Amino acid sequence: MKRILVTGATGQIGTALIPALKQKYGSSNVVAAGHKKKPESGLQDKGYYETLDVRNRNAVKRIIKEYEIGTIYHLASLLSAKAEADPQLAWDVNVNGLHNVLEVARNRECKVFHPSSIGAFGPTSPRDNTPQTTIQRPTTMYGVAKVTGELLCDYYFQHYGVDTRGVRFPGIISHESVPVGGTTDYAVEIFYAALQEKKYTCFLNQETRLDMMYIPDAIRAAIELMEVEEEKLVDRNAFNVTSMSFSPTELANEIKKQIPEFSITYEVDPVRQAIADSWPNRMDDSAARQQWGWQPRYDMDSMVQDMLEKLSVKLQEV
Ligand code: AKB
Repeated sequence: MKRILVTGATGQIGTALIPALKQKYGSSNVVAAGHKKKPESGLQDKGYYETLDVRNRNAVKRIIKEYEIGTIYHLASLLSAKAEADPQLAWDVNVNGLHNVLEVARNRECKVFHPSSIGAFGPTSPRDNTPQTTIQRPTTMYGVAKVTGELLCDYYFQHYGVDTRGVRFPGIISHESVPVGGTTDYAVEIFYAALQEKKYTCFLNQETRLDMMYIPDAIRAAIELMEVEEEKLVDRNAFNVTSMSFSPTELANEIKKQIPEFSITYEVDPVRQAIADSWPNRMDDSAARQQWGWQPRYDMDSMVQDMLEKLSVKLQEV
């Protein structure tokens, strides 16, 4: 088989996707690429690893050619709060980086997975049951870049026949790595704080309801969409996918069931609060369910239990 390339390999999704792909397709068929020379996870010692700045098209081209890549999971991207802090860099990495990947994919006939996000919606999108096709006028650079990415992927399929596929991910909760610079990061930080300090100060207000997903479901969504027969897909890119929707208070209450002494306080960060306030409460993911059988396995209850179990083992090992 032709190999699989994962860009953004050291990020929150890449960290979990790479072992899953290696298990499924064999280690020698997966190439990890990240911007760090020596990732803390030691990824460079666990198989093929390349340092890659996706803004450099020649570097993208070299890797795809050298490793005979057939499928690209293009995850390299700045998250929402980081993108707001440096919008120019966000455009360069998130849009120009994707454009480079699509251009090389076009020439070398690769399939491309590219994740969009709940950030592709904006304050004028319907907040509840947000349809897959609706008003998208995001007010953040992250969102502007995500909508551009969705359209670019559609364009490369329609005009060049590149097999592009993608989902709109909600906030991802993972015990394997911590997200950096996102608006939904609180939903990961809270678990570390609950186990280590029994208290957490949240940067979003208590009522901010957002879509979320546990990492095993996110990894399964990406792989399942890439594997489904093309004929089943009416849409290709920007599938809404979600598995749960909650506010910080609701998550804290669920954690309290396991750690009764845990408490939460709030110190709102206006930048991240404004971003969160422009995003949906809950997306409608019926198109993904109908077209490729998307079905989440974790709800808030089972996610919290598993997170606390896995993270306490991890923290004991450190
Ligand atoms: C972020 O918060 O920026 C991301 C996302 C929802 O896309 N986790």
